[in-house]
Amino acid sequence: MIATAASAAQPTTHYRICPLCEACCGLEVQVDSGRVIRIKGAEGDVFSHGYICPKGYALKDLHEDPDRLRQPLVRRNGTLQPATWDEAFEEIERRLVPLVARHGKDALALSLGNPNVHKMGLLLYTSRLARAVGSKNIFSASTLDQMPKQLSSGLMFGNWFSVPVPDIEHCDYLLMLGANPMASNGSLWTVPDFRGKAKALRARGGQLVVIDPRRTETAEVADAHHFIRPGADVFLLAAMVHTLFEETLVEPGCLSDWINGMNEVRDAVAPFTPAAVAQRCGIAAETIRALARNLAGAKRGCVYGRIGTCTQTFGTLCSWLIDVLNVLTGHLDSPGGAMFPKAAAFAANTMGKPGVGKGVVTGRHSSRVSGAPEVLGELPATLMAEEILTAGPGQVRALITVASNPVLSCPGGENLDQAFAGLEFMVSVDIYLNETTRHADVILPGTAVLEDSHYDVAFPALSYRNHARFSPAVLARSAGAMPEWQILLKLVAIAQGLGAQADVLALDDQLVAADVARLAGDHAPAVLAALAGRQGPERLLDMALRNGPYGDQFGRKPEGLNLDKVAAAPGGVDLGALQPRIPEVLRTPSGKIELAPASLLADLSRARAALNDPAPAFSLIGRREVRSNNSWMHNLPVLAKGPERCTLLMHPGDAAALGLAAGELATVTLRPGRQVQAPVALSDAMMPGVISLPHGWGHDRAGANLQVAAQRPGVNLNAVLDETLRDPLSGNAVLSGVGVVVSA
Ligand SMILES: Nc1nc2c(c(=O)[nH]1)N[C@H]1C(S)=C(S)[C@@H](COP(=O)(O)OP(=O)(O)OC[C@H]3O[C@@H](n4cnc5c(=O)[nH]c(N)nc54)[C@H](O)[C@@H]3O)O[C@H]1N2
Ligand SMILES: Nc1nc2c(c(=O)[nH]1)N[C@H]1C(S)=C(S)[C@@H](COP(=O)(O)OP(=O)(O)OC[C@H]3O[C@@H](n4cnc5c(=O)[nH]c(N)nc54)[C@H](O)[C@@H]3O)O[C@H]1N2
Ligand code: SF4
Ligand SMILES: [Mo]
Repeated sequence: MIATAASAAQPTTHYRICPLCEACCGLEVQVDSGRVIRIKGAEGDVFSHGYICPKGYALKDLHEDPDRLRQPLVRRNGTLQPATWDEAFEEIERRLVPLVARHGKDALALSLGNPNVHKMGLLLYTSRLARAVGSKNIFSASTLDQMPKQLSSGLMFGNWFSVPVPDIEHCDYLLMLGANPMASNGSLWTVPDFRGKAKALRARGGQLVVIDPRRTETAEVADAHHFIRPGADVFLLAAMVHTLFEETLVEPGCLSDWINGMNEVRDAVAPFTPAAVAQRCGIAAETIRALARNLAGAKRGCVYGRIGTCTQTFGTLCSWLIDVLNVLTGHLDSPGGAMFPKAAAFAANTMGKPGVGKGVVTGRHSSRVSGAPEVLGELPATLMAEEILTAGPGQVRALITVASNPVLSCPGGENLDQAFAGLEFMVSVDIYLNETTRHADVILPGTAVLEDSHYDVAFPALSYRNHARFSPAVLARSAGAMPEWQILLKLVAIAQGLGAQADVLALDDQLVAADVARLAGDHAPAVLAALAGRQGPERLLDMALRNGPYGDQFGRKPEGLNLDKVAAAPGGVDLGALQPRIPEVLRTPSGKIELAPASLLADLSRARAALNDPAPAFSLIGRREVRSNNSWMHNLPVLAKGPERCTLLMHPGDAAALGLAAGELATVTLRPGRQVQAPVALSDAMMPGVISLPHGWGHDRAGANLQVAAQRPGVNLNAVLDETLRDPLSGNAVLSGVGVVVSA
């Protein structure tokens, strides 16, 4: 029986999309007397078909975690104490308003973390908060992650969110760099059950090829794996492009009419011959040529790169060259290739005039201390500490974090720890008292996942197949809980000078009325009437679905989608396999794919200059494991059990040369004073000269309250990584391939 709200009388089964990672699996949650008794994959889900990973089960532990915050905390006499919502918001108004009045808007920064993207109440309202705050100091996990791909997509296709994804169900040659979907369950590519889909690809005669400095879990299920020296992907990719031109393998097919800049690309990659890059990559020239030939020869092929290709100093170049390869081989926008999903709601590349647009720009302002350009309205997360610690006009003195734990997730974590401790005022919207939020003066507890309704705002635009799925709240809202969108609107009200007592429901009405007036013009009254009866994110969702490419257009297309229809479909609505979208998807001023954006061509000379850089003693890379997720799931017993996960993985030969045995502590040093110690684990899956430590650990700080995580705290990788290293174009942090020294 599928029910909409838990009844006390008998067990009920509820459909819920898992918000823990980008795979967005549909789950069935069984509830008895208000308690979760069982979680399993929803067989009837049109998109995930019953798949679940170990984290999905952890939603029960998350809900029941005694350490999860359920009441606001306000710092009084130096300690965080339980408070009412009114007290908490009044404290924020009392402290924040005069501070901003005195020091200006830029004195208040925002730090937005990963879970924002997984909750519609957060994602749809943090943009409102950012606008109300009006500060240029907006930081987010995007510059620790995918900003290079967004920038390259923006420059090539005209929209920050036009990121093509592999059409894996029809692909027969998938070349994957810097991604490990067997552990991560996919990223910038929503693809539940990657294992099953890779198996099907191979069963129909297709090939999966993995390029990674570690022979990963994904490499284990692939046809071929090649080690690459960390950070060398730009050279490999440029040499593959070079090979396509040299061997006259360029065949963009029906894309030919929609490309600008082909000759410029050919000339720009001329110096990157396979022979010239082979040593830098650690891949033989003949192998590089074969990779290019195989891609060109595949009927339905695709290159896909993910975080390993973004979090390096040439992140934007790598992200660009991946799609250059897809374009030149005719695999972009072609079935089985790299395709643009068409999301039912919220996708910027389904709005406005099809086929042409304004494109993207960066650098509309820059950071105060380092002068780094703004990208997508944000400044690099790695600059947050210096903006707080450097005195002078425009210094950041106050901070609001929303679902963000930069002390563990951002390079220079120790500096951030120190910087946060010195802030004049800090607010955190979060579910834990953790390494970051322990510095807050007010903590506003986020909504329990199972007490929230859900629709994925971001991920349908990155999905292997088009779909629309909605989950109502599984459990009734706990007494004293406040939905996150209302928390954020209270902060909007305070920032706008409306005060802590402002009526957030009225404010929501006003903001929506303004949105509708902008979008619908003369039709605004009718649109608002059609949305009556809804509020908050669900109203925005209904509007987006109805306005969207499959929508009912507020009655003009009665067969189209609206929220009622999506909500009534158990397991969601399947909208079919990905379809070609060029030229309609393009939003460049030229109406073409810009294959050779000037800023990227210019950056290639930086790559050329780095071609012969010597290898460091050791290159440090990261690692993800299925039972972990960034920094915040280590407190859930079902995931925390099992072997120690925060280990320094290295090749047995490297360990022997240093006199290190498995289990012994190794010291990893970036520079004097910047080091961590971690127990060594040995594996010949590591490329010699490369070591790997997962991020998100280091749960040993006084004042945090993560009782399970604290039992095996691990160490903070980002305490050693270098906050001064970034991709200059996107501002993205360098998290991979950082040169370090290892000692016993
Ligand atoms: N060295 C290294 N560093 C990395 C990475 C790496 O690969 N290597 N990866 C980077 C990447 S890709 C990312 S995305 C970032 C992630 O880093 P962050 O964006 O900091 O995200 P998390 O570490 O997941 O921390 C999430 C925070 O949100 C809180 N939270 C969890 N659920 C909720 C909720 O429902 N509501 C609210 N309000 N709060 C909630 C948690 O308590 C925690 O404080 O880390 C980056 N850091
Ligand atoms: N279990 C689990 N799942 C997660 C997360 C998690 O923490 N745990 N985090 C989520 C988040 S926020 C994100 S962004 C996604 C990320 O999803 P993925 O991109 O799939 O992330 P990783 O598993 O870190 O895979 C990155 C791979 O890049 C490799 N690599 C490192 N440096 C280089 C390099 O220079 N070149 C090449 N070619 N490869 C390199 C690493 O060895 C690693 O195998 O995962 C999401 N899913
Ligand atoms: S793969 Fe696991 S964590 Fe990710 S959405 Fe599916 S069940 Fe949730
Ligand atoms: Mo991420």
